[in-house]
Amino acid sequence: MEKTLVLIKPDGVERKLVGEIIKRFENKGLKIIGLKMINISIPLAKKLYEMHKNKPFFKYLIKFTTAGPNIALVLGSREAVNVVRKIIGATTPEESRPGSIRGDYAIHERFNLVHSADSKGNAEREIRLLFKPEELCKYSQILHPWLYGGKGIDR
Ligand code: FUP
Repeated sequence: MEKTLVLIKPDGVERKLVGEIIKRFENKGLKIIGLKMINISIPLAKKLYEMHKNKPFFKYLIKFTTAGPNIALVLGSREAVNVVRKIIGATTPEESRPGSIRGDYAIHERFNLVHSADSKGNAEREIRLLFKPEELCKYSQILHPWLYGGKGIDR
C-alpha cells in the first residue's frame, strides 16, 4: 500500500482544526498508519524543507514550522500521495479549490494548515525523518479489500 506523510502545521493545531482535517482523510478512506503530536526542531525542519533552502521564504517557513506543535500522520491507500494532495488543495489561497482543506480554511500561502509529501520518493524520505519504524502500525481491516481492492475483488 502506498504511504504518504502529512503534517497538520502549527496554525492547524492553534485554530483547532485537527479533528476536521483528520476527518477528511478518514472519510475518504485513507488508512491511518502513524499519528503523533511533535515539536519539530530547527535542524529537522531544515531537512524536511531542504528543497526550498534557496527560496526567499525559507527562513520564515522554518520559523513557522517550529513555532508550535505539529500533528504528523502517515496515511495509506492506493495512490496515497496524489489522493492526499487533492484533499489538501493548492498552496496559494487564490488557487486552492473550495472543498479542499486549504480551499475551505486557508487564506495565506504560508499559513496553509497542512503539508503533504509531493512524490513517492519524498513521502518515503519524510516518513523516515519523522517516524521510527516501530511507530508505524501494521493492522488488518475487514473492509480492506472493499476500500483498497484486493484478490478477487477488482474484476
Ligand atoms: P506545498 O507542497 O503545496 O506545501 O507547497 P510548496 O512545496 O511549494 O511550499 C512549501 C511551503 O512553503 C508551503 F506550504 C508554504 C511555504 N511557502 C511560503 O511560505 N511562501 C511561498 O511563496 C510559497 C510557499
